[in-house]
Amino acid sequence: MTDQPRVGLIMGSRSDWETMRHAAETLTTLGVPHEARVVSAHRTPQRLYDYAATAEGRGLRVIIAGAGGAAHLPGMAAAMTPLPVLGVPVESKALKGMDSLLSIVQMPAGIPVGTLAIGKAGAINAALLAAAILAGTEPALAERLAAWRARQTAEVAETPE
Ligand code: RP5
Repeated sequence: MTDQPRVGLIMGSRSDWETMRHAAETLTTLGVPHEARVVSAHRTPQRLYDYAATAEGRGLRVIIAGAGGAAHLPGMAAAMTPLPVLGVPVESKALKGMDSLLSIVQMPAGIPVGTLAIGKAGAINAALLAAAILAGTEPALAERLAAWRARQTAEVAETPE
């Protein structure tokens, strides 16, 4: 396995890190090289353009984009890269992330964004889904992912107390 980042984690604000760090931690647990950057579609549009336009050439294979509110970051990123983009709706204060979810999931046909659940669960699942995508061509990662899932299964108690 190379240390070159394979997954790019981007988020609209530093305030999203509390959610998106769960994606980073899951990728670390699975041994998936990744990078994390703050890239805002509306506050730093040039940074978003530069990131998306160079992502594939830099060796990234999947982008995970987390944003809250009018969350256009995943869709804008998907419009500018051929890489698969997984969107994580960050829970917003005013609408509890329903705004984030609907603005990420409702992409018009033609530019797909794989949308996950709101918040921490979505961040973790985005990382697992990114790992599953990479595992198709990385057998060692496929084994680590299978072991992760087996551990999770083994930890489920048979009785409620
Ligand atoms: C979005 O606005 C970010 O993704 C974040 O979820 C939300 C609020 O950002 P801050 O005001 O906390 O920087 O762009």
